[in-house]
Amino acid sequence: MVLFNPDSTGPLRYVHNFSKSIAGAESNVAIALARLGHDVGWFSKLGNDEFGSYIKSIIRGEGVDVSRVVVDSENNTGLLFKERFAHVDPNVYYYRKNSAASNMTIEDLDLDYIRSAKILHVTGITLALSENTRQAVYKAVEFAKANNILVSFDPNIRLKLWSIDKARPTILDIIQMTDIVFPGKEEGKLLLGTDNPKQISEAFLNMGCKTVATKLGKEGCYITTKHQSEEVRGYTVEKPEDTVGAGDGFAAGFLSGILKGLSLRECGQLANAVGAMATLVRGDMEGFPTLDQVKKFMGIEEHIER
Ligand code: KDG
Repeated sequence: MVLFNPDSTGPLRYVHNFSKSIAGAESNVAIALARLGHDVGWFSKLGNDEFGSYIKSIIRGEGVDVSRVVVDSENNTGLLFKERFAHVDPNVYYYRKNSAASNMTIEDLDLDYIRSAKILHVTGITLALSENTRQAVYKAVEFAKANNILVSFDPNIRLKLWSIDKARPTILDIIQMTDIVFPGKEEGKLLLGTDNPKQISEAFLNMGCKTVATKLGKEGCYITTKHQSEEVRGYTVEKPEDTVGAGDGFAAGFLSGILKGLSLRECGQLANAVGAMATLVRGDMEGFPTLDQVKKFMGIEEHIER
């Protein structure tokens, strides 16, 4: 989506100026991974309009392959407005009903392209958009599984897009097929009735998921597999500029660690750092660091500024 971020705080009716950028959980993860130095592709459906061209150029400019993006000549590109108030998470307003992306179908998927990947990352947002996007996510996940490609999944429950009663069975069903899942504590509560990280992990591992990385905000994360569990301390960001996108940064940091063959603990450390850095800058994806920047943030490497 094109994101309109208000230049001032307060109710949108009183806001006069907005800064234009882009948003979208999957494209955020793709961009964050590209900044960390990985080869990434992102596919979706965009309108045949100026906003669609804008999104494609930005994502391409970040070094993400957009060659499989489909252009929809009938429907517009979706929009998102944020509304900001001091010291609280922003409100978001979607203008995406019947958007090009929500009209994506199974026919828009390039399965050979998915076959060429090491990891397929999908989120609950695309499951929520429409029946055909739900089917497309299922097809992509089932295909990836059948071809031994790691499936990574962020529930990203957005109650403005679907009710929890609709979300729960679909998300729990997908989790059975995923290798890595990134729930938040509140999502544990919504899906399983518990925000206890150990109980969340146990439930998802029992469903068949291989790795559960539960996001605990500034407390860090709790990561489990059948054989190992790690509590990884997080970072406190005193005055976050914008918390939206932190979860996507976390997922990207974790997946980067997996791609580099890091230990589970190191994956969690990288994930915590990228997630925290995402909150330092206004915008969903502008704060994602390069590898050098995140190493400096983590205190791993000397960095010469001038
Ligand atoms: O995770 C961040 C996303 O929520 C944001 O970029 C917009 O994808 C988005 C959505 O549908 O909320």
